[in-house]
Amino acid sequence: VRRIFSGIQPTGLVHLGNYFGAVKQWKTFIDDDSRAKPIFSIVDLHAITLPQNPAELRNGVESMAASLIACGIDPAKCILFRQSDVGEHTSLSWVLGCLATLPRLSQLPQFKEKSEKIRDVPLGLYVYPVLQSADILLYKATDVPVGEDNLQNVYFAQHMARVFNHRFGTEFFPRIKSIVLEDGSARIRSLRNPEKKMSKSDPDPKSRISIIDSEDEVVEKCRKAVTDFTSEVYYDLEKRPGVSNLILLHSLSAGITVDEAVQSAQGLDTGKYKLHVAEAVNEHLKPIRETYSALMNDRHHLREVLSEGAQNARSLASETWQAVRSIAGLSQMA
Ligand code: AQP
Repeated sequence: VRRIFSGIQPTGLVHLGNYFGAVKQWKTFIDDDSRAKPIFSIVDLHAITLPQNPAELRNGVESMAASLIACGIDPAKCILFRQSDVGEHTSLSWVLGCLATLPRLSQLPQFKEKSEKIRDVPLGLYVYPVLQSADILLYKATDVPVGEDNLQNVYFAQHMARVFNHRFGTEFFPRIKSIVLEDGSARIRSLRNPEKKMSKSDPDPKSRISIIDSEDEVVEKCRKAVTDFTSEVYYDLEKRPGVSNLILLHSLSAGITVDEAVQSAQGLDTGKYKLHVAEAVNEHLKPIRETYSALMNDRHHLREVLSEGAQNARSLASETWQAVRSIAGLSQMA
């Protein structure tokens, strides 16, 4: 059976990059019965690779669960859980860490980018991709939908599956396939610096639109989005990344093609077009905002959802972990 696994860090609110690049795609798998139940994890162990305030982290997990459900990730149709609730993630991560090599890990671009900004680099940041491999392999996942920034980590997980199988002469872990959208949504850009991806960790909140930003905030952020000195609206991702990012957000929000979005901008300069984009984004986010606030007012329900998700994840994870122990000689002969 094919199985989807993906994760998201509870380090801030879901932004349009996460939403169009990952979460909206997750929703399509939820309604597809041809695979096993998809598994989506709120990866708090990944979040602590950089310092987090414990109360904010705890709240962030519940807020992320509410956001995902509001985006259509129905917990009845998938396994939605907090990573740290399932101890096997760290257990498997250790075994894989013993098979991973330093040179291979140090090549990964995310580590390079993040560690450049820190003086005392935590070991956890270095082994982040090992933990992500464990997340995927623990459920013997075959399909991993991610944004472009995360693709190298999925390749690394593919590599870890091969190394494990080869070392122990087994076909235990299946082949992993990444799923990356080809329509541009795999890399939504920052509104303040279109050379960079939109990101939760960008210190400038105007660089991203969160799915629960108010209507006024969306208008303000679109108005302030960095474009260029050409007033005409047309799509050219390479030469005009700022305007093209706005066209993309418009087309994704309104459910129209990029060409249709450009057509609708005829006669508008980029300044006026920004308001048009804000309108489409607001329209799209309206029901999500409403569901999110209703869910956040019922924490008891959110906790129950997470605890049920953890139970379901644990039963799959422990089966894999027991098998890995046996394969690697970490348990008595069965
Ligand atoms: N800009 C983006 N466009 C498309 N997809 C994106 N993703 C992230 N940014 C974009 C995808 O969203 C999923 C969750 O990723 P994450 O939790 O790591 O989100 P983030 O915004 O990337 O968070 P941070 O805090 O800024 O983390 P780093 O710096 O690690 O990326 C993933 O599938 C991701 O690809």
